[in-house]
Amino acid sequence: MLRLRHFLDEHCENADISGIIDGLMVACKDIAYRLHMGSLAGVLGSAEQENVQGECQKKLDVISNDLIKACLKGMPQVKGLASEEEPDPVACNESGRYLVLFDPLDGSSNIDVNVTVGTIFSVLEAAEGADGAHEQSYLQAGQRQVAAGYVLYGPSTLLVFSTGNGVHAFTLDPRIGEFVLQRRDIQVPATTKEFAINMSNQRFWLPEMQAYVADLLKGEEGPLGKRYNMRWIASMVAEIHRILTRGGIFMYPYDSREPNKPGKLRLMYEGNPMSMLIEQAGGKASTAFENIMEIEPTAIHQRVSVVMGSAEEVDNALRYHA
Ligand code: AHM
Ligand code: MG
Repeated sequence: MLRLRHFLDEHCENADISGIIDGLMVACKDIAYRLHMGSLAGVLGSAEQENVQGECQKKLDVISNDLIKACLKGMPQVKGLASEEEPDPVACNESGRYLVLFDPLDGSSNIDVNVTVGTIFSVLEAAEGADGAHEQSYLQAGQRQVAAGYVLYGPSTLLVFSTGNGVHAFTLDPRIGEFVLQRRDIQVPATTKEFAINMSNQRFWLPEMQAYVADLLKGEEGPLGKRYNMRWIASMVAEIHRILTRGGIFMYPYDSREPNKPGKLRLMYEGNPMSMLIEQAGGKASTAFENIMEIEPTAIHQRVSVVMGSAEEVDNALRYHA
């Protein structure tokens, strides 16, 4: 049994980054506990307020955000934080070298129905003289992430992360309150017969995406020559975890419901960290037109179109967009 702390000591050369990941788990264990208690802890339902993006927040979105924020503020390594649920970045410790971006509870439409949700995080190094309260400090391409990961709150609670040296998964052992190693150096199978997309948006997609998904649906009689299966959990963490476990392709593409937004998902809190994990595991992550992690961000809350997963299947999707 290899505990997270010992794994980090052995495999992560940067003690600051190890400390951030290990420290974040204090908040994540608390979130896991509250999710587990559900209505018994009075944490289900709406917070009856909106976030900066005009989305209705759940009580647990707010609670999770507060827990992670308090946790990060207490870490000397952390210069600042940016959250999907906060309008502006928050300065933490002046002498800290790192910036932590997070989606405190992704897939929050699943909370009240007791389906998997997750916390996603991304760590960047702050430039010399950067201000932790200033948006500009965080506007770095995904390629510059020094760590990324998620905690999945499902039948068991899992931590999956990368510090640029492979992708590793840990299971929370509730008997001892510690994350223990489950799988190291995870690899995404290059091929798949499983896709994930919200089909209800089909008529709003670009014609290229419509053509690709139409061919997926044609199965062995279509040009892709295979019978595909479909999954949609409406929780990106669960979706990406499935792909890291058995392969697949996950797509939340551009659609014309809100034509001015490049996608639904957020680049800094969802697109970049998940792209780092998928690429570290040998998969691919694209907007359908460019690599997600090469995008130079212009705003912390900016949106992105997402096509990621098994390398050969992502290539199939990209051929339709070429
Ligand atoms: P959230 O951060 O507000 O929870 O939204 C992100 C989630 C993803 O986890 C998931 O892939 C997607 O939204 C589901 O969207 P939809 O309900 O449109 O299918
Ligand atoms: Mg989210």
